[in-house]
Amino acid sequence: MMDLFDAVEGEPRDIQLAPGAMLLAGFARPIETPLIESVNAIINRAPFRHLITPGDHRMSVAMTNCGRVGWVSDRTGYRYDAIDPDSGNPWPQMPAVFADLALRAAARAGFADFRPDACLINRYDPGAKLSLHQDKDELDFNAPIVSVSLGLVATFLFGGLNRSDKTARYRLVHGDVVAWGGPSRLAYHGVMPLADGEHPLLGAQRINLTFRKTR
Ligand code: MD3
Ligand code: FE
Repeated sequence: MMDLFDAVEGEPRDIQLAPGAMLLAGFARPIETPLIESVNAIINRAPFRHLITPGDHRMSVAMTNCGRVGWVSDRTGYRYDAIDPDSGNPWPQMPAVFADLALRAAARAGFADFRPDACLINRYDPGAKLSLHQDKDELDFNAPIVSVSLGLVATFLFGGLNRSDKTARYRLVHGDVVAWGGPSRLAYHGVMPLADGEHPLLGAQRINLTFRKTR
């Protein structure tokens, strides 16, 4: 297991994981409090829920969204939808602190003018995992995806363009931001089952924000 990523507080570091994939270690730490407050405001209106996959499996990761559209899954398939199917209402607006973080992180990673219209918010409780997949429900693969990790540490799996390609493992810790674009945009990736633990701000959970430009 690589152990490059225990950022010294106040010393963000940039590490290229692969072509187009840039880890900005600790980049979100300075705004951890407004980020968590914004997540809490969003889940007040659009609570976390366990989506059902087209194969009729209940996802172990709980999800919600903010932004113009949100990612949803049900028995009929995956899609981006402007309406939260649980409430019938539009998703909560993307907070300025989210949009600003995504724009700054993408720019620092070499992707100018990133204006995401969706933010998928994932909650991992101990044992929750995300199987190897590609993010390909977006229409614009020129834009990167920016991910923000909060709370408990996760082991992230990063493969290649084919499901069978060998995967590398990285530890993502609270405050880490990764931009995934260019040749990494369609790479297979996943998250190993979350180990139990207690984070000082978030308790026994990990929260991941992924910012996407869907059109
Ligand atoms: C590499 N989320 O929501 S973030 C997802 O930690 C997702 O919750 C994981 O995969 C999580 O779809 C991983 C890192 C990530 C996100 C998108 C990517 C890595 C990526 C898209 C392309 C390549
Ligand atoms: Fe993904």
